[in-house]
Amino acid sequence: MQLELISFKLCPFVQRSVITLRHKGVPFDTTFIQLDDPPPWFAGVSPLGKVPVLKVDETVLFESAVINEFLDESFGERMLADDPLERAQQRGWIEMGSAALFAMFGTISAPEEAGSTAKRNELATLLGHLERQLAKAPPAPFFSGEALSLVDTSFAPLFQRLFALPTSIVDWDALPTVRAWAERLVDVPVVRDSLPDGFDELFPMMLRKMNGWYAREHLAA
Ligand SMILES: N[C@@H](CCC(=O)N[C@@H](CS)C(=O)NCC(=O)O)C(=O)O
Repeated sequence: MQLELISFKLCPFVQRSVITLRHKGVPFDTTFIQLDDPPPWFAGVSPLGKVPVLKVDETVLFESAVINEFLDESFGERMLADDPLERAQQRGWIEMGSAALFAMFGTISAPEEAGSTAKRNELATLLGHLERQLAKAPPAPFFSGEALSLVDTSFAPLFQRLFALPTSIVDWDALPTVRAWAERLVDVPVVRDSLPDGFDELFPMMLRKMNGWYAREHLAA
C-alpha cells in the first residue's frame, strides 16, 4: 500500500496525521502545496479544498479525523477504544479539538480586536469544557490511559501552537489539568518531531503575513 500525504507545511490538521503515521511507524511520502496557490490537480483530489488529503494507492481520503481512523484501523495498535460508547466519546473530543483549533486560528487572524476577543472567548469556553472533563478523568498519562490515542494526536498540534505564541491567548492558571496534559503531550518525541522544519521561524512569519489584530499587537515589528 502506497501512502502519499498532501500537506501544507504549517497545517495543524495535517500534523495530526503525521503524528499518527509516525507513531504507528507507517512509511509515507509527503507532497507539500501552497494553499494560496494550489496546483491545478489539487481541486480534483480535495473536494473541500483543504489539506490533509491522503492518497492510498489511487484512492483519495480527506478530513483529518477520517484519515486518522483509516490509519488506525489499518496499522498497528488501536488508538481508539474498543468499547463503542468510549469510542464515540473520543470522537466527540476530537471534533471539539477541531473547534478549538479554529477558535485559536480566529483569535490570531481576526483583523480587529473585537473579532479576536470573541474567538478567544470561544476558545476559553471550549477549553473550560475540556478542563472539566479531564478533572473527572485525568489523563494517565494520555487522554485515554497509558497509550497515545487519536484524541492526543488531535489536540497536540493545538497545544504546540498555543505554547509557541509570543503572548498567551489562554489563561493556563484556569486550566491546570489541560495544561499538565498539554505539557506532557508536546514533550512526546513523535509529537515534537512532527513539527515541520523551521516551525519556530515559519509560525511567526505566518502570523505576520496574516496581519491580524493579534500580530499587530503582540509581534515585535
Ligand atoms: N476539518 C478539516 C480541516 C482542515 C483544514 O481546515 N485545513 C486547512 C489548512 S490548516 C485548509 O486546508 N484550508 C484551506 C481552505 O479552507 O480553503 C480536517 O480536519 O481535515
